[in-house]
Amino acid sequence: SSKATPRKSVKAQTINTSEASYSKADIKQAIVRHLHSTLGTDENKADNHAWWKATSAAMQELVLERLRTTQKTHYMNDTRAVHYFSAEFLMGRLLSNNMHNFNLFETADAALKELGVELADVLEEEPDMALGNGGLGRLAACFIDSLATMELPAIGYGIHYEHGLFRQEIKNGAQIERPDSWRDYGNPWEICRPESIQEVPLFGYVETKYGENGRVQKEWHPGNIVKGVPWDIPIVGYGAKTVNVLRLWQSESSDYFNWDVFNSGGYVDAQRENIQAETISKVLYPNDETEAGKELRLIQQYFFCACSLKDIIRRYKRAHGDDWSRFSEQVVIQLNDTHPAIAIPELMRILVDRAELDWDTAWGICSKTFAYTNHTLLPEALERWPVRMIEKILPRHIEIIYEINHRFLTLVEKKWPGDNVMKAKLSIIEESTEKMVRMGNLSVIGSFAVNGVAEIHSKLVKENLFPEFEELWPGKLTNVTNGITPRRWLKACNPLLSELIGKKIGDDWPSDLPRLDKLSEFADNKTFQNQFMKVKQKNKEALAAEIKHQTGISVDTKAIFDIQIKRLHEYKRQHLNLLHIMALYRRLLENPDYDMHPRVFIFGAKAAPGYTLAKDIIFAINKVADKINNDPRVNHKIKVVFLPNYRVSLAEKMIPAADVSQQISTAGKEASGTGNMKLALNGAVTIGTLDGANIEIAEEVGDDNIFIFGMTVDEVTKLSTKGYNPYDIYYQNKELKAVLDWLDSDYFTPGQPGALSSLKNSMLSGGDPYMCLADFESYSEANKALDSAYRDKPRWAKMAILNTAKMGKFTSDRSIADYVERIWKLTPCEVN
Ligand code: CR6
Repeated sequence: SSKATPRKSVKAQTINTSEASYSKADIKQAIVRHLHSTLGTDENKADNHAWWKATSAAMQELVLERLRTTQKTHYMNDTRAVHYFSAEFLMGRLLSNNMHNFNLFETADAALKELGVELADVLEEEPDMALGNGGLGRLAACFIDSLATMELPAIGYGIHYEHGLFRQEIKNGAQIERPDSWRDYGNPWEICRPESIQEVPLFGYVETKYGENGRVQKEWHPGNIVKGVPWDIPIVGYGAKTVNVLRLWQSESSDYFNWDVFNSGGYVDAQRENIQAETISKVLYPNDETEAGKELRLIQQYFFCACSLKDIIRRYKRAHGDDWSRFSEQVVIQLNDTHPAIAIPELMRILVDRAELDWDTAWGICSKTFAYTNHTLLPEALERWPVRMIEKILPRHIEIIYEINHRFLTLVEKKWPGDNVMKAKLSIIEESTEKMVRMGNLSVIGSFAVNGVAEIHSKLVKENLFPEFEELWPGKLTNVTNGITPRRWLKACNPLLSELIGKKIGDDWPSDLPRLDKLSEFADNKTFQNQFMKVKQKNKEALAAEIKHQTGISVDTKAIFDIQIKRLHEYKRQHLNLLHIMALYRRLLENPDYDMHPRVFIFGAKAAPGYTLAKDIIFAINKVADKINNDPRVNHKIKVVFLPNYRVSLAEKMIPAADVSQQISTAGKEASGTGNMKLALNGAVTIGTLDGANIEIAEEVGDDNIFIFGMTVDEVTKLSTKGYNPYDIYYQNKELKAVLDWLDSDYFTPGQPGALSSLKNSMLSGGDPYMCLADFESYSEANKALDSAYRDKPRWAKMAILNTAKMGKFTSDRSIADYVERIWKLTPCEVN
């Protein structure tokens, strides 16, 4: 059995091609067998959906075989494992990735061809598993991919939402939300594990009992018990040696409780309880960095944490019985943001109330088990729950939180005697009109490590968000810069570029991304430049076809493909992009010979349904797009495209085709960003601010290969301290004033003047909180520089190549290696 052993070198495994011994004939046979006996159809009747299911089932056979071996090996070796607790996992589609990771993509393609079926069409049948909002959820998905690839024992824990992130439709320019039902016709990857169902108590009251020798014993009498049913999604590492699992909990009513109510109350009440229990895992909250103070959300969080902890403890006890002393050696739990922070008092409850450990022993275990990742500095996203609400739903947990806080404040008193301001600031309880529990403080206090997600962000976490904690526990706060999996975000999504890279530098790069640097030698090579740009051109043609198909808009593939894809939020400043597009439009109207290379501005973004201004921005983009795209005076120079329903599978089509990557957040607001990494990896050149991981991207590619503009974090701080008045800029920049005033007219919304005014107001009377006007001029200049760089073909090709070549740092394998070294202290476990 292993201890928290010092780290062996964690290196991504090179791909084992032995699975290629699984021949085309084998695959063909397996697919047909599943068509017949799993789906009850045949080759003549099957549509693409049936082929997708049969092909997935054929792959799943291999997957499950490796899963069994992996689990057996981990069990035999009693390995220390990381448990990644996350309310979101944005997996996207799995078939293509699983094939790539088994190195069977080409073979399966050929097998299906012989059956008269196109693999590309089959892949399109798979619904995205969209159990997440944006970066935070997709990061979790990239991390579990890397963990499996690096043969690290790991489990992802989350919620089996019935409906993932809403499907977005655009009607007359406005976003409409439609339910997403990713499991409607069954999902071939998930396995239900009724043998591991857990029960979760909720509501009720706490009884205090006095035992022998004066020990106070607390007993929680829950008012309600719900069942958590686990669904496992196998996570195949690249090379398919290790297959880990993502375990997602679905809520169900517990029969026991319902019969109780049924017997004493009546049928209607029983039905109601039924619905309530099932509501817990019904929907994903569609917020991304905006607060949702919802009771149900807290219940969701507790629900999946309670299930997951019980699951972990069951597994631990199987190996160690009631000996708790090894728990934190075997188990590390990573809290993905504060959403799972309630796991901290829950583990304390189990240790103190159930295992009857004394408080100090229990806290010793607990505070060596958890580590916490912070993903934002935006105050509205730092979770706080009313004390009253926790009291009602989790009456025992509020007591435990108070006890943790009491002991913590004693420590604060020791460090800063008599300093009540300090206590008020660090306390888990915020004493406002309504008392609140600060989940951020709870997470820092209950964790042995806290990390931000990019250098600048971690620095700001230390200096601005938690400076006192840094003083109290030096070394606890650290950085792990985010990363992305190059398997999905280059190998699978960009086959043409992958092939070209393979020919040039060999095929090992997907598990050793820094190797891409070898491409740098060819950055000036004419032939390679042509090959590289030819691939880009082909990818642009494919995206142009998709745009035509989705929106009816024709775009010129010789134009610059300029892409901004991310959740819609003011801090990400899609509206700054829009102001610049409108300015270009005006320049072209004023001077038809205005010198610019044709450019297609492409957007993809969902707005949280309750975030009105974000929806107004989508509306404005679409209205401006309509006007420009239909204005023959300019539409040979500019086109604007908003692709509806942005999601992982759409990102996979857009990213390979991008010439330009828009990363234009107000400095200090974007914790890291990960789309920035994906686009650069695929040869897009960034126009961006010195924010989040953009700073590290700039360091890697060098100043000549990125267009940096706008205020730095320090300049933003200085300006807001001094007092920022957007009107100053409005009155001083004629073009900007004209563009803003344009929004008040009915030029873009005929017959509806003022339909876009909210946007203008937000940037003037609203105070322009994200300083679009302050950065406009600089943004406009950077765009001009970009435009002329693009027209210098060899220069642009070199830039694009170097962007791909210099992205090695941003593989999620490196992020995971950092977590392992700085926080998790895991050892890879070879599975044979
Ligand atoms: N919205 C950050 O804003 C970061 C991801 C993953 C975010 C983004 O900059 O790349 O997390 N934060 O670390 C939250 O979701 C709270 C995000 O996705």
